[in-house]
Amino acid sequence: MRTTIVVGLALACPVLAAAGSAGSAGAAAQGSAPTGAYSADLAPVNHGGSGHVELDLLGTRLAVSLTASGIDDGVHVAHIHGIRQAQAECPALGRDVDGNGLVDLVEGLPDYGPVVRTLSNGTSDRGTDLQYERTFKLLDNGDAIASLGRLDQYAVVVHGVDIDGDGRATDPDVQHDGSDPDDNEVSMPALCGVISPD
Ligand SMILES: [Ca+2]
Ligand SMILES: [Ca+2]
Ligand SMILES: [Ca+2]
Ligand SMILES: [Ca+2]
Ligand SMILES: [Cu+2]
Repeated sequence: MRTTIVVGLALACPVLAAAGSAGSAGAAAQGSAPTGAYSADLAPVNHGGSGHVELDLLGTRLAVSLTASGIDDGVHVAHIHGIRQAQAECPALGRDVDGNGLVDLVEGLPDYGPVVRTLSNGTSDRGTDLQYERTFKLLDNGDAIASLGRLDQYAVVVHGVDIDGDGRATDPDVQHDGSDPDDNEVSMPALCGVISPD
């Protein structure tokens, strides 16, 4: 019975949230759509490589320029990951909870969170180097880009790792044991970068 004492403390916090909106009347002419230039440096999660992403948020549109190099040959799906109003991070090797030497898609979820916007073009982004510029108007769930809010709550993840060393990151089930994440070359995170304002 002693453990129930702390439950009431969380209820006091909403008072603080209301104070932030009073001072913004001078910016009202610009509306509420977020704008700004952001970028992310991509570092390896599994195997090697590096990359860089420029993101220009223009209210209802998001222009993305992505480059990557030194990654395993194969399919490279890329996403913006995160949960709005939560700071997304990139996983370290300590997230390899099953000890197979790879931080797989699910093992990294506590850091980068779920997919909010796919940046890749189907499965046509292939090779050891990537370079593309694309503009987006909607999130993967159909919501407007503006609902992302500030982009520094998110991370960019580039997937695709050649687990079995056959020269291609294309096999979603290397071990032929079903659709689990630990041996999925397509969903395996290759690079990750936290988005920050320029
Ligand atoms: Ca693992
Ligand atoms: Ca392979
Ligand atoms: Ca499998
Ligand atoms: Ca497996
Ligand atoms: Cu992803």
